Parts: sequence; structure tokens; C-alpha cells
Amino acid sequence: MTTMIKQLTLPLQYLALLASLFISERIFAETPNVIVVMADDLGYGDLSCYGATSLSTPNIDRLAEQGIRFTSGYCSASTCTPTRYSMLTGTYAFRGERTGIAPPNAPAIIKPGTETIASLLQRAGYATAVIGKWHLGLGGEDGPDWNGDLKPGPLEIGFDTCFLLPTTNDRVPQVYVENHRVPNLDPADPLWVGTKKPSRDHPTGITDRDSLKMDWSHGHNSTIHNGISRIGFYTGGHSARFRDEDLADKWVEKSVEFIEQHQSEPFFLFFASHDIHVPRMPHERFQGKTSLGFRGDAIIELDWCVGELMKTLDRLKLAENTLVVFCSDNGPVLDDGYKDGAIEKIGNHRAAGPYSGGKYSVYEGGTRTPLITRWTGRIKPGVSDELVCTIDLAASISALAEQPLPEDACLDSFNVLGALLGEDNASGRDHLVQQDNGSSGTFGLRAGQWKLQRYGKKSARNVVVETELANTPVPPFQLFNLDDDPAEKTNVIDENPEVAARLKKQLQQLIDQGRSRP
Ligand code: NG6
Ligand code: CA
Repeated sequence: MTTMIKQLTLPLQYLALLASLFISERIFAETPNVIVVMADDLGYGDLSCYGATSLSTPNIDRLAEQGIRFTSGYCSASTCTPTRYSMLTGTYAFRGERTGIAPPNAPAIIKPGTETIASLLQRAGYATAVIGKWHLGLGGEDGPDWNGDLKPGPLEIGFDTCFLLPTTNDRVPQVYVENHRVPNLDPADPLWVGTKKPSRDHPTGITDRDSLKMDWSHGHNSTIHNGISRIGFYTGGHSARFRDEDLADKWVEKSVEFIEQHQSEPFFLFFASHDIHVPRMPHERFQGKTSLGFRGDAIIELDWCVGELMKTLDRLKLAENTLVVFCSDNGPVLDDGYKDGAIEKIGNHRAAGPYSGGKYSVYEGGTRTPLITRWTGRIKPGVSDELVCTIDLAASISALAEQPLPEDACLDSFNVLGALLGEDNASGRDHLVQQDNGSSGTFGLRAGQWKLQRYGKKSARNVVVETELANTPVPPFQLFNLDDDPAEKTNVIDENPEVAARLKKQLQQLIDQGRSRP
């Protein structure tokens, strides 16, 4: 009997060994590195591969040529914080608290213990990093302890390491955060950040307007650093402060370092560019490179960053084992608080492409943004009209890494992996809720060719760029047929009462039921 078992177990052991080799090979093949490049405020029409002719973005265009360019790729909100929240957590930001644009002293918005794309991939054995703009708060309920330990933050929700711009660069302070600390801080010159002027003679964008190298147009007139006045006040931390012009170089330097360090294991890099958010202050070598002013020059800088990342993958022979996702956090805006010539120099450029609206809006231009996937040798290049959203990355990439989603996590993230990889007959979503910054109860619902807009505030006014719709009153509900009218100019709600009723009901259910992932 024992010999028989032995005789049986030996081949079984071989089988198990063979199976484990097969599995580990398969896991290796299907756990590619993942790089998510998220641009800031980049519109559908801002890249040459999406039709821009006033500038050229050769590196991002190459990514699109080698991968899939989505025509219905979305971020989930038309401002930064809610899109980033939902990209990481896979849950619509309107379900969470305080998920609107985060102020400089905001505490961590994603609480430790929340499942994120980073924690899921970390569990699947990935090395994980976020490098660039965070804007999701740091610290406990009292907010960030700028001179001490800045936690919780990314490291408490699944990132092994981080190198951050803590808020956005039009907000104070201009210092990096590396893991839990502000690097290069001199204890003799502590960093203070607040909402009130710290002293009567504290120079601001109002008192010292003449000294500014770039003037403000609205807001952004508090503490001055590097000749640019910002939202909010700060003092101290001088040895830790950076120059706006050097941000992109720093993100690339730190990212290349991370990729090199982790080239022989699966890694997840969230490359959160600050380009092309205000203050648009690209490095001197990009200034004046386009006819569009600093807004265009910042797009060229962003394109350069993507080129450097791709070069690094090529140099380390990682392109065939890396899924790259390029996306934006919200649609475009021209004047977002600084006089940088974006409006004056726009010429024929249409930042939102054929769409109306942009940043802050639930018109298509607010959330329909460039979205490109590339995985050399795995993705068949092409153009896809499938509906996919940055909120789907959590479920889709977890599926790729064979990491099961807990029942109570990523509540609105759909597994659209097949669509993201351009597989034949794979479909994207059949609907998507679009939100603005979140507090107004205003939503869009895209379902097939139909688009419902619902305005939460009484006497809402249109937030659109570059069109005659700007600042006009909007009715509480509007319905558009995107097939005939992609620019959402003709409200067809009266002609299609059944469609409108169905979508109104669907939107309310999606909000009320607390989740949309089956
Ligand atoms: C707004 C700012 C805008 C921008 C935005 C956040 C004013 C008048 N406007 O409050 O300049 O910073 O917040 O942009 O201060 S986001 O892309 O990070 O969401
Ligand atoms: Ca943004």
C-alpha cells in the first residue's frame, strides 16, 4: 500500500512541479508591469493623435499608434480629486465624503484599509509607487503635520513608496513629499501652511503684484513663491522648496529610478503628471515651443515625459512586459486663474475636440478625455469606440493580475480588460455616471448614444469653455443624442420622453443603490 502511494505521489509531485512552472510562467506573462500616466486638465483635443494641429505630441502619438486609442475613454469626474479618488478606489467619488477639490491642509481622503488598485496589485506581488501630483490629502483628521510624519497617505493604502507634490501647484506649499516626510527640511526653518495671512507684512499676490513673473486672473493671490502667487499661505521650509520649472524633470528622474530598481519584478507606477494644470510654468527648454503659449508648451513637456518613460522601457527591454495606460483627470480649461495667454493664443485649437464643456462640467468635454493603452506584442494596435473609464482600471487590472476583488471594494469598477486590451468582440461598459466636483448634485449619464444631464442646483448655469453656451442658464434635465449631436447643443428631452424617463430612473438608482458593480 505504502509503495503504491509512493509510486503514485512521485508522478504527482512531478505533475505539481510542472503545473507550478506552467502557472508561474502564466502569472509572469499575465502580470505585466503597469504604468498609469495621468495628465492633469488635458482635453480630448489637446494631442495630435486626437486631432490637434496647432502642436505635435510625437511620443504620445507613438503610444497611440502602437496601442489602442479610445474615442469613448473617460475619467469619472471633471475635477481632479474625485477622478483620482475613483481611479484609485474603483468607487464613484460622489459616494465618499469630502471628495471634492482638496485644500492644502486636507487630511487623507482615502482612509487606510480602503482597497485600492495599489493595494490589490501590492497583494498580487507588485512593487507599487505613486510619483507626481497627489491632491488626495495627507495626515489624520487634523491634516498634514508638515514638519513631522505625513501619514496616513499613499503608503497606508497600498503604495510601497511615493514622491509627491502634495496638492496642486497653484496651492501651497511648493515642497515634495517623499514617503512620510518633506525632504530637505531644515528644522530651524519649519514649514507652516494655513488659510490666514501669517503676518501683516506677508507679501501676497495683491500687495506685491508688480513683482510677479506670471500674474493671476482670479483667486491665486495669496503667498508668493518663485514669482507666482498661490491659493493659501505658507512660511518657512525654504530649503525644501522647489521651482515650478523643475517638476516634470523630477517626476521623470524619480520614475526612471523606480523602474530601474524594480525591472525584474512586476511593478505598478502611477505617474501623476502636473502638466498641464496651472500655474503652467514648463521648464525653460519647453517655453515658447508652441504657438499656444505656456498651455501648449506644458503639453509638449508632458509629451517629453511620456517619451522618457517609453525610452526607459525600451532600454530595459520591458516594453513587451508593460501595460501603459495614458489618461487625463478632467477636461480642459483655458483661464484657470493665471494670465498665461491660454485664451489669447488659442487660435484654431479646440482643447475639448468636438465636445462642449471642459473642466468643472458634465458636458462630454468635462470627462471624455484622451485614453490610450499600449502593451507591445500583446495589444493589437487600433482605435476603439468602446466605453471605458479610469474608474475601471482597478477591476480590470486586478483581473489581469488574477487578484480577486473583495465584495465590498471597488464598488463601481467594471472589468473591461478585454476592451482595454482591444480583444475581438470584447465590450466596454454600457453606461457611465459622470460627475463634476461633486457638491452640487449635478450628474451626467452616458448610456449608449444617449446622454442625460441632471443639474442639482436651482438656477444652474453652464460651465463650458469656448462656446456660446458659456454661463447660460440650464434646465434641471437635458437629453442629447451623441450620435447626431456630439457637441450636446440640441436638447431633445421633449422629443424622447421615454428615453429621458428611463435614464432619469437609472441615474437615481445608480446613486441610491450605493454600488454599480454587480
Ligand atoms: C479651483 C481653482 C482652480 C484649480 C481647481 C482645482 C480658483 C479660483 N480656482 O478652486 O485654479 O486649482 O480648483 O483643479 O481658485 S484640479 O484640477 O486640481 O481639480
Ligand atoms: Ca485636474
